[in-house]
Amino acid sequence: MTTAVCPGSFDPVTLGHLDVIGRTAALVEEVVVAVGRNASKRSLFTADERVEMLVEACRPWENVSVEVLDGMLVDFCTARGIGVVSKGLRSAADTDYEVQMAQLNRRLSGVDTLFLPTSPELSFVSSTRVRELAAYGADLSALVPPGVAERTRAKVAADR
Ligand code: COD
Repeated sequence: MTTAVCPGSFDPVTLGHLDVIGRTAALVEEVVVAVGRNASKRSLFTADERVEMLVEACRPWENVSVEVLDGMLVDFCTARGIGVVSKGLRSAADTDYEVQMAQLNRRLSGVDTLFLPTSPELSFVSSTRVRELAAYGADLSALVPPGVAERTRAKVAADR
């Protein structure tokens, strides 16, 4: 059985992330979404909040589960016997960074990376832009699921 990991910060989950997760779920038997808990990076949402939003957003896919990623991605994969990482590519900048990371991960552990080109209508979507737009009170409906839009606006307001 082929299982793939979709890793990310998901701070918060966007329609771009969900596009990659859904397309991966159509290609392999099982998908594990790994939510990075990066202690050195200040996130808007806690890891538990990010997991909660992803569980809700991934409900339509029966073969997708969500876990927290503590530590290195290759250790997460090796511990679960998972050999495939699936990532989205939006731009040349994404490609430069992600190809290097994929090569490093393969060298470290044998885990290989599958790249999916972003859907053109979602190529501008990122969690950074979502947080920025939320701070201006802008409409987030083209970027995130409805529940996530509400939570992000409330969280940004409470954070001020
Ligand atoms: N269209 C397509 N793909 C998209 C879109 C979009 N609109 N938006 C995001 N994506 C893709 C990104 O390309 C990325 O592949 C993925 O979704 C996740 O994006 P983010 O921004 O949520 O997450 P990142 O890029 O900050 O990655 C966080 C990780 C947890 C993956 C990373 O920090 C990690 O691997 N951490 C573990 C530590 C480790 O192993 N480090 C490597 C050794 S140094």
